[in-house]
Amino acid sequence: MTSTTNQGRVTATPAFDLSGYLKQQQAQVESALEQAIAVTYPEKIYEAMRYSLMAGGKRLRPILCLATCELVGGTSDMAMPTACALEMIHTMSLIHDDLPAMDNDDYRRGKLTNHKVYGEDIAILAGDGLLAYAFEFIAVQTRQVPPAQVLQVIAKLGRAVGAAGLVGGQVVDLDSEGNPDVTLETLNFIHRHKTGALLEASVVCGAILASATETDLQRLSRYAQNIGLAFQIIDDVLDITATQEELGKTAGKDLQAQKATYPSFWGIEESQRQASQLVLEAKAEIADFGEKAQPLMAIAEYITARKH
Ligand code: GRG
Repeated sequence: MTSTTNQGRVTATPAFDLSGYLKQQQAQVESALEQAIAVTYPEKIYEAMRYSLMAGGKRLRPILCLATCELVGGTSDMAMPTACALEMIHTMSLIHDDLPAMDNDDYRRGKLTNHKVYGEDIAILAGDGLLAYAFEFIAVQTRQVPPAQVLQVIAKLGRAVGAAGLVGGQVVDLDSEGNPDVTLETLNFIHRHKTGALLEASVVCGAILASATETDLQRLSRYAQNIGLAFQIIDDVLDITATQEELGKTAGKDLQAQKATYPSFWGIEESQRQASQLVLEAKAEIADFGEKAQPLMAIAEYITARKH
């Protein structure tokens, strides 16, 4: 990799060690999540919440939040409560998505799904518990950030998970199942909301916590929207090409459920090309940040290179 100094000289910069970076950030997030929820009476619900929250996963949303906060000049301490809350919300959406009333899945993150272990009633409540606690956690645990920014983060996240975000995307997804006439526009709507909204909020909330300018918020938001769509395109490709062991969940579910997917419109190769194009556009949005943007640049590339 090369970069240009302000004297116009082109100098070599050491390649960014994404794998080391992800490992280090994942360890920090795991430790913060581990401490976030204590098991107390009634133990059953806290155990169910912790079962899915601590079941692994890439921790992509918290890592994006921490990386963006640091890019804009904040610290990981400022962003960690929001990073944990993002993972709580993501996890609750997976618990509810796996329920028999929705995707009816038996495996997630390489383990039995929440309702398979605790029953449907407790799984619904574990999701509800995680969702409510996520917002409490941001409000109570955030330090060194002005209250106006904390409020902005809470509002942004509320919008991302509600009917204008994840919930709305899921409703259109459920409605579209088995419908052979789903358009590409509808598919984009589903994924911009179901997957894209929380990824975008992860990036933008990290930037809000560090008091980013409006211009920076906008380009980071566009970066995140592009990687969000690329992420989902690759998710659809992996559903066809990866094994259950690689995915940690049932493979081939989309075909089985007769779901419209990007490969069903474009085929696998064109889907991969479209995802790569979105990643290029995402990287262009943050190029002006220079070397500081290395983690976000490398995460964008990882989105298309990942195997699970
Ligand atoms: C949010 C109130 C509320 C309700 C939930 C069920 C539902 C509404 C929405 C579905 C959201 C959903 C399951 C979207 C799919 C997102 C996605 C691509 C998940 C896989 O993410 P990864 O690969 O998973 O980051 P890991 O396990 O690595 O975290």
